[in-house]
This record gives sequence, C-alpha cells and structure tokens, in this order.
Amino acid sequence: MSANLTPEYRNAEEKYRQAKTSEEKLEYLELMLTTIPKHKGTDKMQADIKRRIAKLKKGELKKGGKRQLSYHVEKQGAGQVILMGPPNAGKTRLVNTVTNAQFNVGDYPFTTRIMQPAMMPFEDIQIQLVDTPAIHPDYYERWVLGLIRNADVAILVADLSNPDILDNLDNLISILEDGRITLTREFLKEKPVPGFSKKKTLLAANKMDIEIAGEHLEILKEFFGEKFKIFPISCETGEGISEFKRAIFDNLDVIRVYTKTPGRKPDVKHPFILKAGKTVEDLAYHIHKDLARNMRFARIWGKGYYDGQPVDQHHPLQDEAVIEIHE
Ligand SMILES: Nc1nc2c(ncn2[C@@H]2O[C@H](COP(=O)(O)OP(=O)(O)O)[C@@H](O)[C@H]2O)c(=O)[nH]1
Ligand SMILES: [Mg+2]
Repeated sequence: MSANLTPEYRNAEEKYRQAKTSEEKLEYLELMLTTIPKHKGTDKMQADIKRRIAKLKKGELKKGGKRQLSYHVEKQGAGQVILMGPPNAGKTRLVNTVTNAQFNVGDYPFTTRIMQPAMMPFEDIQIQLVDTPAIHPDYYERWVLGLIRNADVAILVADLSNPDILDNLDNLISILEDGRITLTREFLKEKPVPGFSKKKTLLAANKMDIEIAGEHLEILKEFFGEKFKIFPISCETGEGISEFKRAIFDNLDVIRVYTKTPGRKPDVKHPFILKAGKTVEDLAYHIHKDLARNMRFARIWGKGYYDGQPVDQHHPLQDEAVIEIHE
C-alpha cells in the first residue's frame, strides 16, 4: 500500500535527518508523528517514529534528567500569557514592570536563557506572564515554540528604538511559521488542524520614550497594524502600561463572576473565572454538578440588569456579574 506522504511530512523528515541535537530530533520526530497520514499503509512507520521518540526520551533521562527535552509551565491564575520577541526588545523589563518579578535585564542580547513565569495582579485577579529567551534567526531555543503553542495569548514585544524593527518581526514570524505557529489578531473559532497552532497575539511596541520611537511606531502601524493590535508602551516612563494590562485581561476572553447566597453580601474576594460566553448553568456546574442539576433559577446583579433580576440557567454571563443561584 502506498503511504501517500504529504510535503509537510517529508519536510519534517528532512529536518529530522539534519537535526544535530536530541532536542531538535525529538521536536521533528513529534512533528513527523503529527503530520504523517494516519492509515494502514503507514502503521509500521508510525510505530517506528514512536519507538525512536521513546528511545530518545529514555536516553536523555539517563543523562541525569537535567537537560529537559520539553519545557512546560503549569498554568496559574486567570490565564497564561507568553512574551516573545527579538533580543533586547524589553521582554524581561516589561514582565518586571507589571509583576513583582525582578528578573535580570541587560543591554546585551540573550540575557534571558530560561523561561520565567511571574504573576501580574489585575484588579482582583492574577494573570500569569511567561518571559522567554529571545528569538533571532542566528539563535533561539526551540522549546520556546512549545511554550508559545501552550499559552492562552502571546505578546510580541517590538523595540521602537531599533531601526531593524520590521525585519526583526518578519524573521520571528517566519521562524514561528516554520514551527507551524501562526500569530493571529483574534481567537479563531474553527478547530486547528492537528500539528498547527494559531495564537492570538498582541503587539507591544516598547521604548516609546526614545526619540526615534514615534517615527518607528508609524512604520510599524503601516506594516503590522492590520495583522495585530498595537499597544505603544514604555517601561521607562510607564506610558501605556495600564491600558496594556487592561488589554491583556480583555484579550484572554475570560470573565469574573461573583457568587452570593440569599440575604448575604456577594463574595467579592474570590471571583470564579470562566471563559467568555459561559452561562449560569456552567457556573453552577463549576461550583458543584448537583447544583447545576437542582437549580431552578438565578438572580443577577450587574450592568444592564435591575438588582436581583431573575434569569434562567441558559442565561449568558458577563464580566463582573454577581449571581445568586436558587435550588
Ligand atoms: N529606554 C528604554 N529602555 C528600555 C525599555 N524597556 C527595556 N529597555 C532596555 O532595553 C534593554 C533590554 O531589556 P531586556 O528587558 O533585558 O530585553 P529582553 O532581551 O527583550 O528581555 C535593557 O537595557 C532595558 O533597560 C523602555 O521602555 N525604554
Ligand atoms: Mg530578557
């Protein structure tokens, strides 16, 4: 039976052949596994790829497990947001500015060598930011791509003081495209094709305090203004930072919902965090599945409602709504 291999698979296989480190080999083996057509004719090949993956992973573990093959940051808070960008754009300084982190910032490239998660307080919740090493055609860590695929939202940090700003972004975007990651302006509704990711991305145009910045911002808007929402900021002066924090929250597409019991004040300290578009019933289920089953109706407080307005279980929730569920 013919295997009918696709160009994507052949490309991954070619890259696997050229790969020098086990990390790279593993990455391409995994890509081969996701791109290989799944039918009887490729059963043997699939098994062979899996065997090679297992062998590689085992070999790495034997080395003492110090050198991790894949990196993962456990999600915390209302969502995980990854920062990415060329060297010296100010990724780390931006993380330090909006969180309590004090990661190393340097005026030389590749100061950041590992991923660094930190929590950003936003009003009454916390959002996780993940700082990463730079992505540059001459050098980047392949595992950063894995982190980007996993994050809820990405922030692309551009350096307005750098005359190569457009080239740097183009290079980064094409590195990600090679890694089957497409950056998008909005969340896309359709299901992604296996092996490919689309990542909602905000463009932070940093270093607005530098003299040439305004000029570069105009150029940036001209070339990338349609592709991304652009947020001009400065970590030096704080310009645009609070609007940017708000935008991070808004773009996570989550809502905060507070619950109350009849006759008591709402619990404003501990919002439930749900995906936008969820209903009263989803909230009830989140609290306890019996509650979802037994609820008769709910009362709602919030913008557009009169206090305690009754709503049924299918009612969609909005950010900062207060809900009282009646069994
Ligand atoms: N003038 C100015 N310098 C900045 C700003 N943000 C970062 N920098 C500087 O740019 C350099 C690189 O910053 P860093 O956060 O290490 O960049 P990273 O490589 O992207 O993580 C450091 O010297 C920072 O102090 C900013 O808004 N304005
Ligand atoms: Mg850094």
